Amino acid sequence: MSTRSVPRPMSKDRISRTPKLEELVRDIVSNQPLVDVHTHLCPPTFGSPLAGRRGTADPDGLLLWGIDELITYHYLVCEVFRVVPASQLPYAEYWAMSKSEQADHIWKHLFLDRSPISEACRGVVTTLELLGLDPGERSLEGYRRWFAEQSIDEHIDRVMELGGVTRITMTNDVFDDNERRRWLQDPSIGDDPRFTAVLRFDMLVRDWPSAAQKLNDWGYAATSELTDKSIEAARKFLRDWITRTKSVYCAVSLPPDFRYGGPDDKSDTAVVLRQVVMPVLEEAGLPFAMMIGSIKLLNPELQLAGDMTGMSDIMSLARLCLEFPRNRFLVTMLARENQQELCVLARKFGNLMIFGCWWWLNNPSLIEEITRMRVELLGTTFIPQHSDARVLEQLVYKWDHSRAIIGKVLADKYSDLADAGWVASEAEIRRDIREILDSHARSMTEPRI
Ligand code: RAT
Ligand code: ZN
Repeated sequence: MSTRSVPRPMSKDRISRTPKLEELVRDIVSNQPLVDVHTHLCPPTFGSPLAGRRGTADPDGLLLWGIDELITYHYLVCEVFRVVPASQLPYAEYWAMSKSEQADHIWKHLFLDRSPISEACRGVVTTLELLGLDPGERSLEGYRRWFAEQSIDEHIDRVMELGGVTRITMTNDVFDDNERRRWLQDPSIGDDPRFTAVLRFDMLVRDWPSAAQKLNDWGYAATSELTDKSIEAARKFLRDWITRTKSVYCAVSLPPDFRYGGPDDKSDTAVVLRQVVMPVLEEAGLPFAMMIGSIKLLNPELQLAGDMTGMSDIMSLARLCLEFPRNRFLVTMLARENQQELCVLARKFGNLMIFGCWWWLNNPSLIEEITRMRVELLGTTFIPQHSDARVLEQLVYKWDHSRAIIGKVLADKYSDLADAGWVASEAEIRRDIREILDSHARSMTEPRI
């Protein structure tokens, strides 16, 4: 049998590598509005340590913004201890400094005494630049004055516009006393339409006896034994808080040694997942987000900056997807080594949506590698990124940097496809990019009335 002889088009005839197609794809990616599925931001109703124009400073407030917060981001705290080790500046002395003293220290050592080439440092520079400030000033004072003049509500709008973010997903830790108190005082604090709430309850899944103690203090009859009564109390607790916060999904972060052994697993973690979390979320129709692979406080002296990454067990996640087909899982894993198997697992389970390049994966080289692999294995069916912003203005750089890489990867993929003989139209490319950047994120964070 003879094979069809189709002459390969000369490269000049191919639409594939034309700068026009690549530019079009990059441009669409840069401008696609999107929902950010995981941040640590919240509306001004949660209070803010920085007052801004017309505002009142709340030292324990949960909305972080401004130059001192940007510079003292925990990613930069560990970086500064690499150049000024604890033998020269003991941890306790650093933590005893005021926020602006800490920022001055980091600014001096990471921005002035050497160039800010790490990703977290470069992020500060991009943020200043895109906010219209001069990143070359080499002094924090001018920036401090500029931020102090902003009125927070309008500033949030501006930052969201610069990041192309239409809705911000919060992280609302029900075991954090500060946050819990604010919700109890005023349940309407979550009603800002720019934000949606997410109930976060690591302790419930990771440390049942401590969670039970807290639940008991709060009027839910739970004991350290996972009896039927305790299980019912925990279910009620979750239902009450999902309703109070109008959460759009629930979330936990889990360590690399997290294991789920299937229906016969009698560990506290397994029982809480099987008998409390899964049924309550199924009945509420909410996804369950699992962020797997962080070792908390490996170096406790560094506080929030002291966490570590480690390889996790993909089969535990596989067992959950298999056993709970009516639950939706929204998952990210921290170790680079887990990324391929996570993609392959998502091919096996339609109820598994993978998202983001989390924490130390949120670096250009790794975002590129991971995004390429995800497109190759999953087509358009994943959420490429989330910001994990802890400081409002980080939305600007995190999305700017990520969009550039996602755009580059997708430009390559549409070019390869054109090379293969399928030239996607502009409308088709727009449709796909909307799905990749926004639609999945939107369906995982549907606001609740
Ligand atoms: O990524 C981070 O900034 C971490 O500090 C954590 O917030 C992590 O994302 C988490 O949500 O536990
Ligand atoms: Zn986070």
